[in-house]
Amino acid sequence: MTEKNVEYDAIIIGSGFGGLYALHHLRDNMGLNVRAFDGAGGVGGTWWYNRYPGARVDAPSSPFYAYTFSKELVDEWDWTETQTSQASVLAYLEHFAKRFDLLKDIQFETWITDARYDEAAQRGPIQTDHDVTASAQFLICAVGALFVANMPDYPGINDFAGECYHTGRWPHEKVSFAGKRVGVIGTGSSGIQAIPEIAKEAEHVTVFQRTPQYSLPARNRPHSQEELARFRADWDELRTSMRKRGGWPFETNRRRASEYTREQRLAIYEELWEQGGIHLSINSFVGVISDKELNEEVGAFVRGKIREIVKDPQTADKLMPDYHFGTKRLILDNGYFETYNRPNVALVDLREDPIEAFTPSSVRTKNGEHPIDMLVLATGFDAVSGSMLKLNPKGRDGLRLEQKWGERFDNYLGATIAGFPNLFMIHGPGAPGVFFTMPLGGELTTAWIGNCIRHLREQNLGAMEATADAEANWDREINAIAEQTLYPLTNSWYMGANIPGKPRQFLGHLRGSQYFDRLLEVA
Ligand code: NA7
Repeated sequence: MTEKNVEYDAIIIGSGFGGLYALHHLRDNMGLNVRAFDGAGGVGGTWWYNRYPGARVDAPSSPFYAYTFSKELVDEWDWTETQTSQASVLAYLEHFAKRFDLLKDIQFETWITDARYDEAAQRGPIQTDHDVTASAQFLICAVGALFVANMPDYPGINDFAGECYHTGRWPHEKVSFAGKRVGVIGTGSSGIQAIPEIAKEAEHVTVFQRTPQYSLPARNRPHSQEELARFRADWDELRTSMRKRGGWPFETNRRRASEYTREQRLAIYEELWEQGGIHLSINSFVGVISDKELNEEVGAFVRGKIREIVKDPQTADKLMPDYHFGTKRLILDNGYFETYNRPNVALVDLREDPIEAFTPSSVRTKNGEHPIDMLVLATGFDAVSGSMLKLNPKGRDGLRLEQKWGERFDNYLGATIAGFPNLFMIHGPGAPGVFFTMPLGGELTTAWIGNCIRHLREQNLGAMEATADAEANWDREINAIAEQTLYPLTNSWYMGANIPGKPRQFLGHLRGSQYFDRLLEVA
């Protein structure tokens, strides 16, 4: 397609949950002339790319990890399992795009190579890697929190001659593990979801683990029709609860640990473990994520469970997490620890036996050589800030985002950036993002962005941007919240610690409901 200098009211980058809703809202509810671009070949964003075996939503998912605004959509879509699979999420987003007739306004397989701000025109021209240029008054960056793959740079890794896949860039064709010796690096959500599936088929799996993880049993099961009917009947109430309760509709328990004996507390952990999902983390006692002693008690309980499951004591030792429970993204698994009881699975603890180099057919660690036919990199993402920096828009006076964000991801509300007029982010650094239900978070953020745009247009104003002072205050505000918890004490991607050289800064707002109240206040 060749189109030159087409003028839009708004350009949206990305067609995942955030971008699709933004397109629907700005175009259909507000009547704007909108165009969306996506480098991928279809809608879905993260869910288009992350097709590795076992990929599922790592949260209590359906029907809450979904759009909430349309009761008709809720009524017509049947979620089949409690922990939604990648294929189901993608099918749902494809349905959403068709149902709201969004596809005609999205240009796929098109990367934005340049996004600038033209001060005189108060518009943002863009260039693409296709023969298309355009401009818009507003640029909506729905570029995803988990998009830029983190590729390890071990010596010789590029010489490895076998198949090699990153979980976040998984091929669309079926990958066969049959008869193969597979090496997996990384034990975050992606690795922990993929490893049991790979082990079922592969001849041998060697897991290279840098940090042992807390993972809770997902206890995924089919949804009953009665359950779905109940959700539908109570939808308005559930939606209100989600908004009020940090993104999920569940009543969290407000028990105080001090009012129970240790035996009673352990019995409660046991019950919540059996329930599965994230109940152990959100439903045990108040303060698990801020009180070191209580946190350690829950951590020790989970470590005890890992010891019970994993038969070989030496392997179990290597799997013992030693950071504060819940301060890295909590993982829900389907038989992860059990997988280490299989004869075809081995675990290498990189902390005592680090990788030294790759050869064309093996991984060489300090203590030995591991021949492999296939390498799976479950090594995560340059999360949250990475996708904005990949876009690297230019603001006032040509200021590049990578200059502005060299040392800190300064912004206001996780949604706007001083020096970048009329640019909005959905789930930017400091927004609740992954700490809230992302689809609902996207709806609420987009509503706010839409109101900003409406206000500007009604007042006949050309542009808006945050002030540097507002950014500094905002930075203090989100950090003050994080500092009340144990999160900053752990090396996690929440802190930017997984990427060498990345500024260390807490990347999310931990109190989503309060954040969305704050957006209303700011408006
Ligand atoms: P994560 O959670 O960032 O996990 C990546 C894993 O890869 C983690 O175990 C890392 O160890 C490990 N890693 C990263 N780089 C290396 C190198 N160089 N060597 C060895 N091991 C490495 O990414 P996921 O894709 O699993 O999940 C991302 C999010 O997607 C998840 O939180 C959900 O929200 C959905 P580390 O722990 O950093 O020591």
